[in-house]
Amino acid sequence: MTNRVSDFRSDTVTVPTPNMRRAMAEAEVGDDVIGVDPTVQKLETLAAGIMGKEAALFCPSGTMGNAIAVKAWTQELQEVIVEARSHIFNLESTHLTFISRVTPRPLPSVRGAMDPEDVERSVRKPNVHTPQTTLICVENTHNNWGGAVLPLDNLKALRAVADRHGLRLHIDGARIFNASTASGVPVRDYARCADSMMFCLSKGLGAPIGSMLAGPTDFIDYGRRIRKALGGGMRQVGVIAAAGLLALTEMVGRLVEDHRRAERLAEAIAAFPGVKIDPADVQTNILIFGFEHPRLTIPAFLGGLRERGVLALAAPGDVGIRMVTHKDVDDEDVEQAVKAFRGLLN
Ligand code: TLP
Repeated sequence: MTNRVSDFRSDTVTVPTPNMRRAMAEAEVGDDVIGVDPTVQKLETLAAGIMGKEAALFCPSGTMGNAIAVKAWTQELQEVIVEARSHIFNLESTHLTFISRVTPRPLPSVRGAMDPEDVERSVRKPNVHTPQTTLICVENTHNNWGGAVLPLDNLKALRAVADRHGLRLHIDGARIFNASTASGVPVRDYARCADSMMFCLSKGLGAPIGSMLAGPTDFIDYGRRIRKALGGGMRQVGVIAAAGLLALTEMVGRLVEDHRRAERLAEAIAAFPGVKIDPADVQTNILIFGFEHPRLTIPAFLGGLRERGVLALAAPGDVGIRMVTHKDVDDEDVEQAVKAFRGLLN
């Protein structure tokens, strides 16, 4: 019996690397609310440069980055087009209505990619009875579509719709570096299609805390005020920005390993009874598989995995079970998971 715990619940469980710990201990800091933390400024400048945007803002979470973007791009009486399974619509504690007081308009998609014609048809004509459509949000990679990469052509077509109707386009790019690693499309090419991009340092890139919001200078200046109003003004936060700098400079290159392990896992589990997955759908570091077994419910199966030292979660919205690879699971963890599946399902 092994004591090893293989944690596939999320890439958010990653712990800081020794280099990050060192950089955090040694970080030069100041009061960032006053605007004098040199490490945060370095991180914001680097993030903006990587995304090809004028400016960037360090946020405590991806949720706050998305919430600030929606708040900055919209006003009351307006509507935001979102993808039906998106994180921003389903998993961010309703900030569209709670904070921005706008109506979400969820649209279906093919693995996260909304049909541009459908989006265009959904843009409201000016009418006193209806909200005004002002923003489109997309997610790349798409978490609840099993880490699917949004095709660049789809993004370009959505940009064209936005331009025809004077809308803004925001990308929830929590895992944009995974998208870029899988597709070979540079992150700035995705960002070019959007008015703003949020991306996370605290997922596959391994930083303990933090996400970046990138966009035009006036949007980021306004966003900084919104962040303060939401209680997200942070003082000597260079301590965590220091880890964020290493997330961007040292951790992007290894994401390919996470994708390789997710592919291996998908191929190994696809044949087990009850598991419904097409390994060809696994493009990045997230696997979502349907589970229908004559003896085992999803909670019972997850419990069985846990007893065998393998942690996974039910995906939100009853779409199945989610497993995520990241820097803190290695080949041995993948094999431990396969062994646990074999023990429970064969
Ligand atoms: N996703 C988390 C959970 O909230 C589900 C996870 O474990 O995957 N956008 C996307 C696409 C995300 O997946 C997440 C987090 C966020 C935004 C929000 O980031 P945080 O957790 O930093 O607020």
